[in-house]
Amino acid sequence: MTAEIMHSIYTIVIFGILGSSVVHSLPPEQPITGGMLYPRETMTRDIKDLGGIWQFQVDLSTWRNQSLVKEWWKRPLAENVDHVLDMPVPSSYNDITANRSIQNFVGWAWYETTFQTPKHWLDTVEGKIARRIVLRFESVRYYASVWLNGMEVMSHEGGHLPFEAEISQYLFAPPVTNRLTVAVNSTMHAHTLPPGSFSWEPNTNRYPENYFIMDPVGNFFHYCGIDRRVLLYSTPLVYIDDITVDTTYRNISGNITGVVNYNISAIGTTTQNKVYVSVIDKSQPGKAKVISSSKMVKGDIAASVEVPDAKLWWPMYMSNSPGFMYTLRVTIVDVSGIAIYDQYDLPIGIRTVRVTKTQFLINEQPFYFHGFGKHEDYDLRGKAVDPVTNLRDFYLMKWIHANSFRTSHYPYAEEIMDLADKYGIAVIDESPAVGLASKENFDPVVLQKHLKVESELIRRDKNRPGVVMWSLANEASLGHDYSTAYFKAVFQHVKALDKTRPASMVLNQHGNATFFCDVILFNVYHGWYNDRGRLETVALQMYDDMSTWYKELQRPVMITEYGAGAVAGMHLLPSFTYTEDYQVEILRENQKAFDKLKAEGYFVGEMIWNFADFKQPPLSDIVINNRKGVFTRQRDPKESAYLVKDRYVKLAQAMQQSMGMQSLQNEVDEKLRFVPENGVDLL
Ligand code: GCB
Repeated sequence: MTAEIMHSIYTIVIFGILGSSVVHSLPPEQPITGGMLYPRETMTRDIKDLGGIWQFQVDLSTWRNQSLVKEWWKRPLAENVDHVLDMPVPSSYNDITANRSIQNFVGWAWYETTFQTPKHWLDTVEGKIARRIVLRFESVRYYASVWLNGMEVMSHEGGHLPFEAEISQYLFAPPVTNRLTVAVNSTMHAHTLPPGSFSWEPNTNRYPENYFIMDPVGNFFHYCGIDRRVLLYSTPLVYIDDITVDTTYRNISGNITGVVNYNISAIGTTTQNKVYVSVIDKSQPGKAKVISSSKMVKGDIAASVEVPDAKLWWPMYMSNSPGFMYTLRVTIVDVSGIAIYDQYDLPIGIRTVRVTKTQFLINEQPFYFHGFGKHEDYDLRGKAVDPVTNLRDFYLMKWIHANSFRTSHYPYAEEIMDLADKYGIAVIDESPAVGLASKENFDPVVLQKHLKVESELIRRDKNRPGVVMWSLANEASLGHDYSTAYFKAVFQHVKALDKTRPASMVLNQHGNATFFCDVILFNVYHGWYNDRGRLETVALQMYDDMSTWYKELQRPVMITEYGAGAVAGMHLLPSFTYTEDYQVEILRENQKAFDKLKAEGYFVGEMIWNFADFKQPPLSDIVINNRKGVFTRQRDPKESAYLVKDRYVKLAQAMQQSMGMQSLQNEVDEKLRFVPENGVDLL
């Protein structure tokens, strides 16, 4: 299906839903082309961050369409509305103001900023601008249309992933100021990813006139807006467009030679160009190890470079230098080898991942995941990340001795993924396909969107050593032939795009499509969503579930969500739901089952739901947040954090021992605070 057709379907769907008779032409969606390498500054590339306070207003017209009818992008926002608001970018817009209609806004929200083009970007050679200038959004949730100086630039459907376009032809030269307008739409419906539901309430005795209700799927708050960085960057016209790396190694009597296979595509090269590739070990300042490789002339190249005495990328607790990263430096030069056209530094790690019937192997060593399901969710900022929270989360993961997390339920910011690579935290990288349930959610239109999202995600994260597995969906309904056919197509697509990583999806039920999963990832809340309060059933049921999965499918099995809600500071003896005490007991009962399963040899990991409390939509059974975090939303520990730390230290220690490393034993006594009581072991 072409981008145009997909686009017109989207246009009809979204305006159909909002009841408008106006079918407006929006900028066509960009097809998946180009590498879209993460913008990094090098000697040939520079970046201008457009973050800051932007102008903002929402279109509250009855059919939510007047901003489009009146073409708000043609004039400064302030000329279209009574008053404009200030809005930080990046940030979700929902929790910034004191206004409920903005917190819950559904429809078109308008952003505007102005900027000047750096003068040297517009320098010309033979009358033509000599640089390529790109406007990039790291994520806008959910649908974005972009205009520059009143001209259509691009549109994109789907949050959490970057999109960009070349904009030289739309730019004004300084001192004239450029006006950037972005319209964001957060309407979710049966054909969005994730889906939502949308209904009109015709009974005016009970609802205001023209009232609609939009409920996104899931119990995480529906944050929207320009929630990641907006960047302008420039490259030369001859530039490196994409790099794909896959790594392996030879181990001859402990002597490791790394093999870095790479594909590079360059744009604008001619036979007058060469490309140099080198692997740089930046861990030794002053004497960086540079291993140079092949040269290429024009177009694409597929080759490999060997790294003698290579240091492998390992997760935490499997090496004394976890997260070891090299730099793959790609340089385009002229035929003499002297004049540099473009240079890009790609961080890479050398490692392999493979699954057997019972094991998850990293560098051929069994890996046991002990970590968390997370959310991008923070006070006030919603889904916008910042370096402060990012680092706090990683320091907490270090403190608690986690070695992994899942990007539940959507791709996380690249800044987070960078830290995971660097610290040796293994990531299960999840797409936004959460909660596909009704037949409509498996419609061919959604399938096309899902394939596109997987392409975008793999394009973005394919070179990250920290990403050890793809999760294609969370808790989809699997009981129908159409869902089996749907997932067959998605799995085939992902496997064709990336042959180096296992692919799976997170399950909460059995069904034919589970057959496609390389690893069984299962969510279940014994003692919480079933048999609530009956602690004595938890370990038995968890063991029964997970061992049944293994018997059924004969492949590695792990738990990706289990847990219980706890309001920080709330205690009762005996414990009761929502107390910290009950959360501790639920976790401990589940962990008894994990120990038994682990001993049976096919259980490869445990992830708690959730790392931290997170905001929910208004729900009847809890005050404001989902309280299943072992940390509060402000990242303070609950009592359960000490239980988990106790366990994760021991799991880390076991991993170190299995790797023949000096263990954490000397640290353990000091680190442990929570000593589990000797309860009756029901298993
Ligand atoms: C789940 C979902 C997760 C929810 C969690 C809960 O199964 O995967 O998104 O937040 O349960 O707390 O209800």
